[in-house]
Amino acid sequence: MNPEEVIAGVRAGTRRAIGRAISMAESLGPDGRAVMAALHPVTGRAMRIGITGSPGAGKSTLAAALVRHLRHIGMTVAIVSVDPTSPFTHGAVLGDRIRLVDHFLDDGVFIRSMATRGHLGGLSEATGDAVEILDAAGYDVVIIETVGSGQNEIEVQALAETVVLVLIPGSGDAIQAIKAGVMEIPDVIVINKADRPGADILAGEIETALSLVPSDAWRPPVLMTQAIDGSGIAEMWEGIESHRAALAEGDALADRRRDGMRRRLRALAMERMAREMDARIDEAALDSLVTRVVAREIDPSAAADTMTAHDRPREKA
Ligand SMILES: Nc1nc2c(ncn2[C@@H]2O[C@H](COP(=O)(O)OP(=O)(O)OP(=O)(O)O)[C@@H](O)[C@H]2O)c(=O)[nH]1
Ligand SMILES: [Mg+2]
Repeated sequence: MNPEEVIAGVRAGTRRAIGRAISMAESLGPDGRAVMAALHPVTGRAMRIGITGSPGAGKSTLAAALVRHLRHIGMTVAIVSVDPTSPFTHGAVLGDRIRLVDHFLDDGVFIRSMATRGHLGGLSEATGDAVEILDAAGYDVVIIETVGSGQNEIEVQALAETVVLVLIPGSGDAIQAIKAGVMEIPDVIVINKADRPGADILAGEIETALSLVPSDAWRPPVLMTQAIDGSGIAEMWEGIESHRAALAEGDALADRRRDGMRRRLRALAMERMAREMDARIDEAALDSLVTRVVAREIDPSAAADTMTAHDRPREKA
């Protein structure tokens, strides 16, 4: 498929073309750029939802349960699952796909696992591109699943209008969440694995923590789910919809999208700059500096100064 066919295919919602478009975007070449440029004008219609939380919290299971619910109420949905990639394997987690196998033949559902990471360690450029492609393809809802780490959470917030934070009982999640200040980030808080002991206590702790945050317009609802049997999923969807409705008042939705786009552009620019800088590092010079640092002739910071001296503005006398 050439870029023109891919563009037409995505706009027609053709599964094969969508998959191809995402692969083109992932390879960061001119074809991908052409596809993204042509699709951008027709994006902005999908509801973009982020699902974040610690590894194993049940994000994929929740996403699958949400897909079932959304299909039931007649909405189409796509999932971009950014894998909890180990830097050593870059492997996709097969389980994510297996649990969603019941939707394999359903044209109203599209699932894509992305194993790529950005140069700076966060979500890659391709993740944002995939979301745009799925939006252009006409899915009503696009879900972005990503493991919560400070960086990813902020990036998923740039891509999604509503971010669901998934916590589980007995994991120290609450303390972590509060310490990390992530309480400011989610729009909906879900306590999954509510079948496990401690769910009520966790909910109480979170509510208390939230009550200490000076409340502006929106306070995230704290909801209980059991993703494995689907209980609480309808309520989770209601929570997402009410957040969306709150955003729709005034200019909040447009502001949020603009703010997200601003962060995304900054991240894209930084990513490119980092790539350029990396390419500028003189490997031979680096090798000889490493030798000197290892020999204790010079310290690492001074060595880094040597490598970057020409980039720094002259200090004023
Ligand atoms: N008891 C219980 N187990 C659950 C529930 N939801 C998910 N699980 C289980 O938790 C495990 C992890 O679920 P996943 O959906 O893969 O979690 P995840 O957050 O997507 O994990 P990563 O993508 O690897 O970070 C699986 O074995 C699920 O079956 C639940 O409500 N109750
Ligand atoms: Mg998962």
